[in-house]
This record gives sequence, structure tokens and C-alpha cells, in this order.
Amino acid sequence: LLHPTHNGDRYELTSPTAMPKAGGFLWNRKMMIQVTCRGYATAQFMQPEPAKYAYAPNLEAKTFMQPEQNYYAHHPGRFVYIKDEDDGQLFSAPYEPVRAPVDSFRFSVGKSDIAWTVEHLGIRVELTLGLPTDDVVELWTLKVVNLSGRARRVSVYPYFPIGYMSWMNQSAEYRADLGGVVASCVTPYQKVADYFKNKYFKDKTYFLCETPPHSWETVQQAFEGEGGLHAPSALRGAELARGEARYETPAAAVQYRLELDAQGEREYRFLFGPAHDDAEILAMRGKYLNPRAYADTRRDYAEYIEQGRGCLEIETPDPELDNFVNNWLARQVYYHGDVNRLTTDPQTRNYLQDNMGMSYIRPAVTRAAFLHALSQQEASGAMPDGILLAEGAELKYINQVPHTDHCVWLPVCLKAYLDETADHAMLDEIVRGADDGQGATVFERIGRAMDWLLEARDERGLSYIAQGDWCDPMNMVGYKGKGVSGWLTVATAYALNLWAEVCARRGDESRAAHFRAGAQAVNDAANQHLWDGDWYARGITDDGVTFGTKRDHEGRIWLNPQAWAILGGAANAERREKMLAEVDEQLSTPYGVAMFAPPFSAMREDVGRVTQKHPGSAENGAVYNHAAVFYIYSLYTVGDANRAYKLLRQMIPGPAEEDYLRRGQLPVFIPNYYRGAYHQYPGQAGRSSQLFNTGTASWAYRCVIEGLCGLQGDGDGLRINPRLPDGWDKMKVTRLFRGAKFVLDIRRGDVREVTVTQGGQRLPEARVTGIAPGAVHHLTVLVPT
Ligand code: CEZ
Repeated sequence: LLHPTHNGDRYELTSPTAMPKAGGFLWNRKMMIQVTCRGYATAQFMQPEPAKYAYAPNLEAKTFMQPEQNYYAHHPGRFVYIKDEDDGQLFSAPYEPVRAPVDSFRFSVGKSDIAWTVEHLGIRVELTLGLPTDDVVELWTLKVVNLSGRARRVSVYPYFPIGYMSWMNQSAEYRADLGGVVASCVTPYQKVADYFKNKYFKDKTYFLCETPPHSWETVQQAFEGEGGLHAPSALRGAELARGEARYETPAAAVQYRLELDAQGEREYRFLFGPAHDDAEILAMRGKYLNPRAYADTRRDYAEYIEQGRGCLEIETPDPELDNFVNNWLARQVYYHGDVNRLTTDPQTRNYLQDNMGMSYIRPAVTRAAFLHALSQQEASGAMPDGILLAEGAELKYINQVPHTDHCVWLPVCLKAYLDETADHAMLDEIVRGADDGQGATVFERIGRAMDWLLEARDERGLSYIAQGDWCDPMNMVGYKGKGVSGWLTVATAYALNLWAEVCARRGDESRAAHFRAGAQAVNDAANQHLWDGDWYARGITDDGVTFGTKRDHEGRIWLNPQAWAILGGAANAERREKMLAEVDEQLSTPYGVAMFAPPFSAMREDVGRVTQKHPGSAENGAVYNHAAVFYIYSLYTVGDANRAYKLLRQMIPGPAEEDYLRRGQLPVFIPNYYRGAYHQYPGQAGRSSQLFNTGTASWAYRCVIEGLCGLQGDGDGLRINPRLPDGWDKMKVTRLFRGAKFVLDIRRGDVREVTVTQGGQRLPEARVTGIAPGAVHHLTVLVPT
């Protein structure tokens, strides 16, 4: 049903019905597209805000990327109908809209292309989607092969619905001069000012054919007729009717009438994308629509993706984990870090964490992102809710709601960057602030952010939550100004401790002492007010009600306060043991650890919107991978190799077929969540959200590198401390680090502590120093049994 191929470069699914929402995604710096195995697609491009060029058939709400999107017959997609001209039989590739049970089906997700091979009625259809690196356009290849061994007469109809473009103005026609269907619209608006903003929008959608078709249809309704999408009326005739859409919903359907000899085949190329005007369409045609340009684009795009290869290769007793880590995880990290989820105002915490991941791929990007984020620091030392990336960008959606945690991410994410690069000089960079136009060093600015965190606490010493912390929809715990966050409190201690270390290493003992003392005070407050006997509470509401405790029937125990109490040092060893046992007991599911349990079944007005989400979905008690990965990271910091590995493994679908079917997702990315509510709604538990935008990716990579492999930068060296889970007796790792290459052969041995040998010589400690770019270190590592 499902397996890696081409040495792990691709993942293939051989059924269009077993996991209907399974898909893959491609992106470049201007666009992204997610396509399902059945041919449905969701694409958006930046102008500079996210926009579409293929729309739903009705008025669509503009929103951020949503989990668990639904697909329906008229959902935007990319399809090809094949009709046997002799007997009238019909099928479509990839699978929609006809849904004919085809003879063979292969959906193949590559890193830089997505392809299908479908066979039915003695015809093979091969479809491939590629993207260029710097333009907004889809490059499609369609190959039709006669397998039947006899001459055939078939019609081939690519059908790319364009959908409801605009309530003001929409139309479409075939343009022989441009060589394809061109639909036009006016992006709806009402304010005069928007006219001037929209004036240069790409309000045309084109479908260009390298080979002129025999006929076409551009009116969706005329194409579909009374037959329905699974048997469109237009396909009954000999030729499509060449309709023009005049304030009617556009579609791009073209027809090729073929006479194939016994071994006959044809290949076609199409471009699908948005443009501002005819001149741009012609230019795109000239630039891309020929075999040479396709080959060049394919190579360039593969190179672009290859730049996100990452710094790690593993060979462990778990080949599926190896495949995911070696081929897909860094790609997802790269997507986040290189294009910031294709938003112009990423949430500050997302921006910092996504860029944290780039420390392992292209650290210069991380550095620049830090400087950019800090340039938007407020005069108070607070960080804004979102970081503006484009000229004229505005804070939208959730970024208009005040959250109090953004400063925490500065030292937390910077730690990964500094460990990876030892670029302490960055701390002396001067950043001019939007706040006051004043220059201050990175070091000073982060210090101010830490002081802001110390300030933003109540009389008990606990951190205010305002209308949210890491948990966006936790918007009513503190909206009256008094409520506090248990997670943010222990996370503040973590941030302060990390920052104190940085201060100490710079020899700034007074600041180090100041922040250490701050962390201690915060942790004391947490232990005094939030420890519930066996775990830490999630917070205290405006009205003074502590929640996330034993007294709660819903939202009883939350993962984040436990994980970060480990990281920040609030929890001593004894408390840690209690917490971990409770997490095992109350939050474990076969699909990972839930963010909290039990989920809320109804609104709790002193907690907020999170309780209104469907139980087990998203933040209402799903296996929310971002929260799970913080926990995994914290487990690695205390050396709990078994718990950590088990949970890390559960983040990746498979390898049992049953598990794939339940999650419904290919192991080519980590989704933001799997359904939780394992005890309440076992039927849906484990189902993937299919949303590949998630802070989980960078942390998962960090956990594999620094945790599982135990290869973490440390001052001028690389520390070596692999954490093999029980049942593993060895692994091999290749790690790129500061320009050098480390090849490690790791085994269990009769040793008391990790022992590293290089060239037959045992190193004095499990740490390599004197790392020179270009050097290759072959190390033998023994870890205690
Ligand atoms: O967004 C994520 C945020 O991008 O939810 C995380 C948060 O830490 C990330 O920064 C946890 O709350 O508004 C909502 O209710 C949504 O749930 C978003 O907050 C959520 C989206 O699912 C992600 O695309």
C-alpha cells in the first residue's frame, strides 16, 4: 500500500481510497501547493499577502492555513479525463472526479516533484507536477501511453477548475494568441484605498498548452452540464463546445483527440498559474513552456530543495525513522525557515522557532532572522505578537490578540543557534529598534526582554497570561488582567536560566547573577502556587481559580507545564518522577502524548476558546505535536532515552499499515496534530490534521540531533552523548558541524561513561575540540549498557 522508493527519495501510495486525504506539498519563496493523492489541490501565492489562482466554487473565507481541510467534488484540483472514443468509457486521473476503480494507481511524492501513474482501460496516464524556484506557476507534464497492444482512439481532457474568482467580475476564454485558457477577474474590494493596493494584482489565471488542443471549454457549468463531474455532459459530444465564460464560473478544460497506434504515446506540457496581464502570460510561456526549460527548471528546483538537506544522516535499528530523518524532516524544517510558512506577519514565537531550525541548515538565515525580530522589539522590552516581513504588512488574525510569551523564545531559540555556530559575536551586533530608533546590541535587547518577563508577573511572582501564551486559544484565563500562566511561569525560569548562562560566558557576572536569581524566584513561586502534589497546574484564572489540577474533571493535567518545569528547573528529581508517571498514565495514546486530558466537552469561560474546539482536535486535547516535542526535548535533557524515543517515534506515521490507515497521512512531514480524545472518541483518535505548518519540525530535528544522537555544540567543541533507547545496540551517524564532518560508529559497550575513540586514541572526554572546516572525524563511540 505504502512504501519508500528510490532509496528513500520518494514515498509511494498505491491506493486512491485507503488514505484519501494523504498528499504532498511543494513550495518556493513565492508560493506553495498541497495536493492529495486523488488530485485535489490547495495552492497559494504571495502578492504580498497569500492569494489564490484556483478558487472554491463559492465565496471562500480568507483565513490562515487550516487543519483537517475537507475536499468535495468541486474542490479545486488538477484532473485529466480519458475517454475511449469507440466505446465511450471514461476514467480520470489521478482519481477524481470520475472515481472509477482504476487497474493500477501510484501516487509518488518526491522532495521536488509529485507524480502519479494510473492505468485503466488499457491506457497509462502519467502526471507530474513541478515548480520553478522563483516564479508562481505550476509545471505539469502529462503522458498518455497505449498499453492495450491495439490501435486506439481516445480523447484526453485536462480539466483544471478555476472556481469562483470574484463576485465583481469574472470571465474566461481560450486565447489562441497565448495558447491556452485565460480567466480574468477583479479581486473584490469596497474601499477606495484598496483599489490602489489591488491595482497590480495577478487577477488572471492561465492554463497554457504547449501543444494546441483540438477544442476547449471555459465555462464550468457548460462543461459539467447535467452529467455531474463524474460524467460531464461536455464529454459526450465529439468536441468540447468552445464556450466563453461571461460572468460565469471559469474552468480550463481542453481536449486532445488522439489516434494511438498499438504502442503509441503522447506527452504534453501545461502551465497553470496567475498573472497580471497578457504580457506576463506570454513571458511565462516563453520562459517555461518547452522541454528544455522544464528540464532546467526541474534541476534548479531540485537544487533549491537540496539546499535544505540538513546536517544529519542516521542508520539505526529503525529504518523508517532513518528514512524520515534522512529524507523528510530537514525538508520540512527548511520549508519553515526559508519561507516562514508564506505569511508576511509570522507569529513571533513561530518566526523564532522556525528560524531556530535553520541553525542546522543555513545558520546565516537564523542570524538574520534574530536581528530582524529584535529590530521590532517594543520600547518596554516586550516582543510584538508578530514579526512583519514585507513592506506594508500588518498584524492579522491571531496577531491582533495580546500574548505574553514571545520574549521567552529569544534565549530558547538562540541557544540552539549559539551551540551550533559558536557565533557569540552576534550578541554584539547593534540593532536599531522600530520602537525608539535607538541602537542597542543583541545582548542588551535580549536582556531587556528578560527583564520584561520578570516585570510581567503578579504579586505572587507568576507570569501574566493576558489573552494567551503558547496556547493561542487560551484567551480567557487572564483577559481581565489578573490571570496567570503556569506554563509561562516555568518557561520564564527556563529562559532566564539560559540567558544567565550566556551572560556568564561573556564574563558579565552581575547580569548572570541577576537573571539566575530571577529564575530562582520564578521557580519558587511556581513551586509554591502551582504544584498540585503530583504535577504542575496550567494556570490561575482572573478569579483566582487554579486549573489543570486534580480537582478538574476536564483539562486536568497539561503537558506544557510539566515539560518546561523540567527544562527550567522548577521540578526537582522527586517531583519529576511523579509528573512523568502521571503523564504516562493520563496522557499516553498510541499516537503520541496528548497536550492535556481529558479534553473539554463545553466552553469554560474562565479558560476560553480552546475549550470550544472539538474535543480531541487541535489544542483541545489533541496529540498536539508541538507540545509533545517540547516534552520529548525535556526528556532528553534529563537523559530519559526510552520515553523520549517512544514519543518521537509515535510522531511519525507507520510503519504498521494499520497505523498509516488510521493517521491517513504519508510519513513525509509531521502534522501539527493527531486527534486525541483517545478515551472519549477512539474512532477518530490518531487521525492526522494534514497540516504541515508546525513548530514541531525544528524541535523534532533538534531532538534527533542533540537528543537521540547526542551531538550538541558546546563552546568550542562538539559534545557526544548518544541516548540509545533500550533494544538498540548500535547506530551510525554522519553529522555536519561547523564545516567539519563527523562519522560516528556508536555501540553499546562495557563502559561506565560515554567513551570516544578517534584514530585508535581515546579522547580525554566525550567531546571533540579543535574543529576545522573541511576536516573529517571518524569516531568510535561506546555507550554504557
Ligand atoms: O496556531 C498555532 C500557532 O501558530 O497554535 C499553537 C501556537 O503555539 C502557534 O504559535 C498553539 O496554540 O487560533 C487558533 O486557535 C489556531 O489554533 C492557531 O492558534 C494554530 C493553528 O492551528 C496553526 O496553523
